[in-house]
Amino acid sequence: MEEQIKEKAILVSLVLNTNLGYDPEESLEELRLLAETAGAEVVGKMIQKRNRRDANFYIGKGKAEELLEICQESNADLVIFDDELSSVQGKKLEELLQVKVIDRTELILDIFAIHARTKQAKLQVELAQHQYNLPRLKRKWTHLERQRGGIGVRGGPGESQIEVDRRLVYKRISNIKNELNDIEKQHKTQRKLRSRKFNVSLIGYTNAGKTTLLNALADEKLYTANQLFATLDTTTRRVDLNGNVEILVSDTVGFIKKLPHQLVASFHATLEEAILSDLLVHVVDISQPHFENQINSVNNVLTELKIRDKEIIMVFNKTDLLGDYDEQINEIFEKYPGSILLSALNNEGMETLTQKLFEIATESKILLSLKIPFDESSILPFLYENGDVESEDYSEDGVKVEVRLPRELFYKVEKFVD
Ligand SMILES: Nc1nc2c(ncn2[C@@H]2O[C@H](COP(=O)(O)OP(=O)(O)OP(=O)(O)O)[C@@H](O)[C@H]2O)c(=O)[nH]1
Ligand SMILES: [Mg+2]
Repeated sequence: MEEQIKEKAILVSLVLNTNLGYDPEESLEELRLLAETAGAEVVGKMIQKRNRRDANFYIGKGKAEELLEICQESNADLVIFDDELSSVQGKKLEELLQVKVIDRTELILDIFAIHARTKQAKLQVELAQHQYNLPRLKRKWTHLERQRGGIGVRGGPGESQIEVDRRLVYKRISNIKNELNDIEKQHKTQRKLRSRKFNVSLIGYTNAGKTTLLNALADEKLYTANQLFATLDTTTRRVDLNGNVEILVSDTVGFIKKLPHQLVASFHATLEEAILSDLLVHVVDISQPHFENQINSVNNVLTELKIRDKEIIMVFNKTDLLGDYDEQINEIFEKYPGSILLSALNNEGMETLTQKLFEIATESKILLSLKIPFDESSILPFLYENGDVESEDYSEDGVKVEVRLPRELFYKVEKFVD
């Protein structure tokens, strides 16, 4: 394979004085991982403290000039800001620094674009990109004009050109939405077929080990990587618990601090799996020093998706990487009662999880509407004994029964489903 030339990047973070209790180093470290995942080489970083954002140069003109020197010294191709820039800030900074300037949101969108495999994921990313770019079309256009040496563009390239671009983008957005709707319809049908089984979704911060855990549960190899956003699609696998209960476990896209809201919106259909599942397993990488910040970020996305009231099991993964294991365990059990510690990679502690899933899945009941012909009414005592019968209606051709039944008994009455 040809050796790829990596873009040299400088990372910049602005710390507002009002934002105490926030660790800029940690945030920049994550930005470094994101930049490397996108294929860049990080050659420098800068942290600036200020009372507020500068409307033109974001970090302030003086600091931006300092940044110019650093860029020149290190031969950087690219500067990445840890927060979303306005179109004015992006434009001013690019003019001053004479290199490409992007923000955290663009970087995350870029990684999603590289990692998207299925048609659905590709369309979802494209949609989010258009929605991010729309208010910034002007910046891109004038920049382009300048590169072409457009003398006298000071009055702008002509509003009409921007309007044409905008109309094309709106049209594309509407086409993408239609295509996504069609894909979603197919998925709904598949989901309906699966809905009789207990559905579990693995959620968590990116790189927490969700896919590794699904592989361990399902004894199957899906792609895992020490990378951010390795998984963008929902994959569902059958998992056999204790040899007699079958549940469905779905792995899905990871979350991150400041996950661009355009992405949350456009990935709503993919995340629907989690929204509609019976149980969430929140996977946490306990080897991260600030794993609690990651938990909070995940909870924020759950709130955005309006799924905070679902039953959640906390799973603390990567225990093999812990040093002072005993001490941490006690702290965690105290703070997160009922949580599970395990190593998905080494298969340690997995039985505790499967046992817990088994208990919850077998206790769970589904509400069924059954139509039982009179000559099969001998099933009725079985329903009263094993489930909660909510209503019983006699008609000419049989009995209509609404009953909550343990899932694993579903197969006994499947043929009566109305
Ligand atoms: N040491 C150790 N590493 C683990 C464990 N579980 C997962 N990993 C590693 O953590 C990295 C991320 O694992 P993935 O399973 O891809 O994580 P993910 O949550 O699916 O990540 P995304 O799909 O990117 O959101 C990989 O390098 C795994 O090998 C574990 O229990 N112990
Ligand atoms: Mg994954």
